[in-house]
Amino acid sequence: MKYRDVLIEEITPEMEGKEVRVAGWVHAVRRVGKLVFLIVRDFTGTIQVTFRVPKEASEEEKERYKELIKKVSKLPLESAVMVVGVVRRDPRAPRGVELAGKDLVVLNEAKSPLPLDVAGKVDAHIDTRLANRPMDLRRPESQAVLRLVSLAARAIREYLYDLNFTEVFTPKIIASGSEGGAQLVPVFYFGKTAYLAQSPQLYKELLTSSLEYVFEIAPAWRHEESDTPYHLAEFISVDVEMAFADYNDVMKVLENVVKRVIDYARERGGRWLEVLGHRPPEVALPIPRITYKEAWEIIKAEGFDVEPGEDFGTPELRKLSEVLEKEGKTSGGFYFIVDWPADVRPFYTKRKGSDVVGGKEVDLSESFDLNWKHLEISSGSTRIHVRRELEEELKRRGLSPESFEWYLKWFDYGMPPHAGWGMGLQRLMVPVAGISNVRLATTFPRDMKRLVP
Ligand code: AMO
Repeated sequence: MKYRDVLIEEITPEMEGKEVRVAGWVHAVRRVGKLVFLIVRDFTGTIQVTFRVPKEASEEEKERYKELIKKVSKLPLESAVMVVGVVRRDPRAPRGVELAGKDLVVLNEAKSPLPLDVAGKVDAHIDTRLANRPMDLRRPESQAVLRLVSLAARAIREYLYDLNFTEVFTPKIIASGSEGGAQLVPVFYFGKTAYLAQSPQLYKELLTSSLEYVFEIAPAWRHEESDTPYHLAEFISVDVEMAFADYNDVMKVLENVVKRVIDYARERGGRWLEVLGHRPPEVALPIPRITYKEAWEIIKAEGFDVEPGEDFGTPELRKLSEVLEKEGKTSGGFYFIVDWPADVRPFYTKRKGSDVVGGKEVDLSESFDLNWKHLEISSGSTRIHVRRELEEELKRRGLSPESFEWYLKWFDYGMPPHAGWGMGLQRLMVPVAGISNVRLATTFPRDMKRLVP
């Protein structure tokens, strides 16, 4: 069976009189006297199909139409259908066209009632939406978010390919974690315990000694115990790593990536943004950079009790971003915090001397976070490329260099100085798509509470 010869968005007023075949779902049905109006939806949009008995038709044909109208008016919402109709100009209809219905085949009738309202404007609770995700994804708003995620991935790829990066695919079953052990997800692996990759960190670093400029867009797993709108047990990590580069070089790449994604969303995703009623922030480059020390001083002055050298929590970052925005020190809400205390960064982070913060000497590092308001979007650093220093950092953190030997030994053979960053793709969608929860930028989110669907 030929299911369709056009997509709904391809139907234009200029096609008046042409017979077309569309396939999709029953979005709405309304009976008005002898007429029945059917709204059909495919992934490109909706169109109204009007079924009426034609005046100049044989009795037999009139009978067929009457049956058809009866059938259409009883159609359960969300049934999959194929519709044949003739294009009619109608200035009252959205986009100025409708179809005069000629035939309809039910391809798969939906059960009633639906577990979730698809056409309605009433927002179901996020837990209900996610429990019924396949149905939820039929809602135009839900599709719009995933369309923007797809555009973001495309913008990132196109930009990095232009800069001569190679897209790589590193193993997702690994022997040792790189971001601290607590969040590792164990798996059985030929009689041994292995882990799901928390990050492609160690592999992307090794690849700088051959392919030099590499990036990856792939899932990463964290056994996150925090049930927040921003934490997933499985998220999509955008990772960049560059040889012969330091953190300033990769921050430039990162801010350009963010700007590209936003420009791309505006230029090619206008329809989806409109469905969501969202305007992404305006980003002018460079994105402002403040040091950890400056951030600490602002936070302290606002009355928070943070020890010099400690990481910041969400309440602190909320206040900090408010102050920075007031002072015009963000770009559309984005700002970098650079030069973090070495002790709160992973072992592979290069050190950068020390400074006095709040009267205390703190060892710093060549590292950064990119935040949007209170939310960390990305983090990165210059990496250590000297084996001895790496061994020291591992020991400092109570990790054994022996279990990292498979990684360390390659630092003996001309490992280049290198730098990079990792960015949560779903977190980037918070400003880009205007979502309030990263789960909405995920097809089928995995978190503390969800393993299906
Ligand atoms: P980090 O652990 O900061 O750094 O992670 C990088 C970015 O990944 C995103 N992210 C998450 N998103 C959703 N759910 C989670 N549970 C989650 N955890 C992290 C955040 C974060 O900024 N290897 C380093 C990066 C590097 O230096 O290259 C790393 O993994 O947006």
